[in-house]
Amino acid sequence: MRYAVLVCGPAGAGKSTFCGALMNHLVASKRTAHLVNLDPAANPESHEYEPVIDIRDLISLEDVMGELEYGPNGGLVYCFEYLLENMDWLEEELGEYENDYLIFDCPGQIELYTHHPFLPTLVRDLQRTGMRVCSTYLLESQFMEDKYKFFSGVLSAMSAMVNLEVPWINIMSKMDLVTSNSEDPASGRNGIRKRKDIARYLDPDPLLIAAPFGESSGDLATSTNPRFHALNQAIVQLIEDHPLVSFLPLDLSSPDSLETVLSHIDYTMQYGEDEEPKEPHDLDEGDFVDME
Ligand SMILES: Nc1nc2c(ncn2[C@@H]2O[C@H](COP(=O)(O)OP(=O)(O)O)[C@@H](O)[C@H]2O)c(=O)[nH]1
Ligand SMILES: [Mg+2]
Repeated sequence: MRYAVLVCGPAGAGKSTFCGALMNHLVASKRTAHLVNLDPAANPESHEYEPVIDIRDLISLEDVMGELEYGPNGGLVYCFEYLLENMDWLEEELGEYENDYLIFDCPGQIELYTHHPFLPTLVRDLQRTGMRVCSTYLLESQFMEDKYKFFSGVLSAMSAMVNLEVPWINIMSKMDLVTSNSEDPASGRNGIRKRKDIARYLDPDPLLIAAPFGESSGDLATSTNPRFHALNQAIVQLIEDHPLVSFLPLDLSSPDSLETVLSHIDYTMQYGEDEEPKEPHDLDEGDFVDME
């Protein structure tokens, strides 16, 4: 059985860093894992591990921009469409890997997660070749400092999840930036310094946008134009009715945190079906669960 872990999320969320950490961890655990780079704009030096398959070997953004005179964004879209037309290339490259874990470092263009057919088509193709596919979606912890930005992130995670229809794990990346904050009560920003506040973001509480919270500015009724009130209310209702989105905290400075995230990935794909199925690790007490 071959396994594909898609690492998705907006640009700068920490996808490539997470891929490298996951590779390190898998290799150290004597598991066979390979990196696949699907980001045509990736900096060749950004990967700690050499990707075994790299979209840049099929088509490079520089060539597209140079020869077709596309701008960077149009050039990227052209690259994705080119890969879709040449999926036999990817299938052939993947053919060499049996019984392996493949980590797909995906591009960060937000349109890929909202409406572009690239990822859904890719997923269907991978599944057709008999791979088990799951997706992770990374949002960086700085999003928690601005609740409006945070909820726009939650909505983009939801839309990507609905679009892709595969087992799905949301990850709050760069938690090291929040934990160092939380040790010093004076340095907390926007009311997310307390663990139980963080828990309200990891398991998004729609009341965060409906009511005043922490030290951040007033509630939506006073801080936004009245013409948005009905829309805001509808978003609160949507999140309440579809509690699909919760986040696993990822703190790369803690090996346990990575191990916990990996155990959830393994579990959603039923990795190692010959073995006893394993329950994912529970979060430890200190890991931002709401202890009330
Ligand atoms: N503090 C902190 N910074 C991180 C972490 N992961 C990534 N970064 C930084 O965030 C930036 C974007 O990371 P990258 O992995 O390239 O994001 P990508 O665009 O999603 O692939 C880089 O400057 C990284 O050094 C993390 O866990 N903690
Ligand atoms: Mg990257």
